Amino acid sequence: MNNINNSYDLFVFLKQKNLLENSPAYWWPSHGSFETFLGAILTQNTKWVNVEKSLENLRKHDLISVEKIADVDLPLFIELITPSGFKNQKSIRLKQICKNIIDDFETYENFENTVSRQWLLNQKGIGPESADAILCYACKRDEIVVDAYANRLLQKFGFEFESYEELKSWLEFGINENLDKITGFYEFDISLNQIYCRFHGKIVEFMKNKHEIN
Ligand code: 39A
Repeated sequence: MNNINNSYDLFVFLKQKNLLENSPAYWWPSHGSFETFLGAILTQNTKWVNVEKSLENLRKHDLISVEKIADVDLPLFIELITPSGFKNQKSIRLKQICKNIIDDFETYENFENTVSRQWLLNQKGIGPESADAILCYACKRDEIVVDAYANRLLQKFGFEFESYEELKSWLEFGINENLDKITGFYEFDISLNQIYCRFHGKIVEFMKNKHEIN
């Protein structure tokens, strides 16, 4: 049994497995874009493969912008995001969030640079996991994402956490404490955000591919 005492140990354990060989460098396709923002909400309660179909539909209809989603005809939007499920709820919520972005930030760029976690959590349809996915993968902030995969993996190693925030702090702490060692693993400059993206991506790929911990 591997001895995992902190999130640095977990990072090293996952790093040895080359889990991102077939993924984009920072795991989430188009890291740092509005499309990533859409994907972070569309992926709620569905498989990623379904999100890709919805995003492809939106791309084909040239709807990948905050202004276009805020304005899109609702029945068309519902049809296009049908593959990712909960189409009525997700379409209404996404349109409203896009309208709120325009009202409060004027532009998506402004939103990306200045939005707070609390602003995101105040939106209907955004909980902690989606807020952190938006912050980490769309806005490139130093916030790691916690999901059911992370929880299940750590349970396998014998850890139990009382809340989302407790597990998030645990994941971030071990990385920050060992940042010099981690950056030294890479032959290029890597930021904390990029380390968090890769770390979370590795956790998901490890669990999705049903790897064993022994
Ligand atoms: N569950 C997921 C994913 N699985 C994913 N990828 C694979 C690339 N993304 C980006 C989000 N959620």
